[in-house]
Amino acid sequence: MTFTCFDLRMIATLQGAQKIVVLTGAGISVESGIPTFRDAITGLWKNFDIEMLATAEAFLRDPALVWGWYEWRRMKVLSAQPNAAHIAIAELAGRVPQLSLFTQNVDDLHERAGSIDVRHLHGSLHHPRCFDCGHPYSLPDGVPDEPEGGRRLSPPKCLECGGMIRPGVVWFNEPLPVNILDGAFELSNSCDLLIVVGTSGVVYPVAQLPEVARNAGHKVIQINPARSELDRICTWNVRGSAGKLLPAMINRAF
Ligand code: BV8
Ligand code: ZN
Repeated sequence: MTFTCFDLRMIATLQGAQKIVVLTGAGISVESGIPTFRDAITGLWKNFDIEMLATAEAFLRDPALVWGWYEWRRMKVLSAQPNAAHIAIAELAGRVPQLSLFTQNVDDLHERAGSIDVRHLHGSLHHPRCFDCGHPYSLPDGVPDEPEGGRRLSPPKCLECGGMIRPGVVWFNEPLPVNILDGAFELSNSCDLLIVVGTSGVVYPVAQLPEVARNAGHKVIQINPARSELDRICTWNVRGSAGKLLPAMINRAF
């Protein structure tokens, strides 16, 4: 069912939920000024297929291009603020017995909105590591300068082994963090409500989570201004932006 306002049964489900899983994608950060994953192609990268940048092969082929892209994205995040949707999820956690937040996003806007125990299924821009030995790398504080020369930037070197530093994200064809992914499947199976916000539902294995919840007999609410691959699975598809709908939905319920 698709709605542009709130169905009373949906509000009642939210009010009665004891164990909620929230799953977010790039759409929740749009109102913070962060382009979605598939819109993030601008400038130097507009001639690149997104999945040709977010891979280990792309990084090995052209480390400066890929590292420059991620530093540009990290700069965008550091210059941004959490929006009302991030804040609403942090507040919801204080109103229900148990809320588990999983995000596909690599920004830290959920943390900066006050959410604790944010589980990053696709890693984080803020935790780079050595490509060779895996040793963590501490980035300098503050917002990096706009990379010179059209946003190519050579990656720093590992202080332990001299290898190249890579972004701390999960690239395509790389495994997701097993403990976080297992937790996501387990909680999607055992929760009583899953709320999915701002994702196109095209990237696996995360795109399976709403279906796991639905197949286990639980309700699924989707918040997205547009249709997504998840529409056919969700109990309620609420059309609109997360920054408006999430606070309104939570205020209506509590
Ligand atoms: C793996 C980090 C195995 C990097 C990302 C099964 C079937 C088919 C393919 C596969 C499959 N299993 C695996 C694959 C391959 C692949 C995959 O899924 N490919 C897809 C493209 C077909 N998956 C993988 O490679 C995964 N790894 O399976 O490894 C393995 C196991 C063992 C050993 C070795 C290997 C890894 C996937 C992770 C890739 N990394 N990100 C980075 O950020 O640079 S994925 C990337 O896309 C993002 O992180 C994001 O999480 C993901 C999905 O994007 P969305 O978040 O949904 O963003 P998008 O732009 O698509 O959509 C935004 C939505 O927001 C839209 O719907 C829009 O309408 C909405 N919106 C807009 N404004 C608002 C809004 N919503 C609310 N409010 C608004 N205001
Ligand atoms: Zn190293």
